[in-house]
Amino acid sequence: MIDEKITDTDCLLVIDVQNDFCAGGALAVPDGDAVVPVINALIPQFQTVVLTQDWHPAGHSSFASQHPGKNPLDTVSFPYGEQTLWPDHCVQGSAGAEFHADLNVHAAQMIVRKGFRQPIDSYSAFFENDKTTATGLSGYLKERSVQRVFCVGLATDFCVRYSAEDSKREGFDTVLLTAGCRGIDIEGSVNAGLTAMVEQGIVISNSPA
Ligand code: VGL
Ligand code: ZN
Repeated sequence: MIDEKITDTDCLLVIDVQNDFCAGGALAVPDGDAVVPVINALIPQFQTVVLTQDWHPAGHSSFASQHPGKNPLDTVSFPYGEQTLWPDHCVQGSAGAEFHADLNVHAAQMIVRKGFRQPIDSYSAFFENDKTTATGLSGYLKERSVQRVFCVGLATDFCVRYSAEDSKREGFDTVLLTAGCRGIDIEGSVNAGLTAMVEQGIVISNSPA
């Protein structure tokens, strides 16, 4: 059990636990599969469970393959700012875009798909990388009277971090459960992300599931 007492205004937000971010996937996060049993143990403790699914069209603008001479992890300048380029991943309808086979997806009431617009990437479950295009999640959570969001999933330093930051900015108390997250970690991006999240008032909890 996590240290925090869970109430019925709490939400578990499960970010991108998809095959492409797990072992053997196109953008495998080191030890990514390890989050699955942790998240499955958390799910029954929450009245509100939301999953996100990275969901790109083939040839998405965030894929390095679309930028001649560029490699994954290179950055390019997009109209909305710097964008990191990635291997082709989570293509709509592909096996890599499916949730991890062992994740208890049936317990979720809401699945938010993101990153489906060709010119815009979306790390956050709330807003795309242009920081203005909303996914609708904030309104959904508010209509369900959610006050606090617990974030878990992949990857700590990208989609989990941006989701947690937007959650906080949208007015939800926000907790990141480290046991349920793993990071990509580009040049210290996990630690930099954790520091930034603490500065923004996000609670980082190391308590077990
Ligand atoms: C993610 C990079 C590209 C993530 C998604 O889920 O953290 N990272 N697309
Ligand atoms: Zn993506």
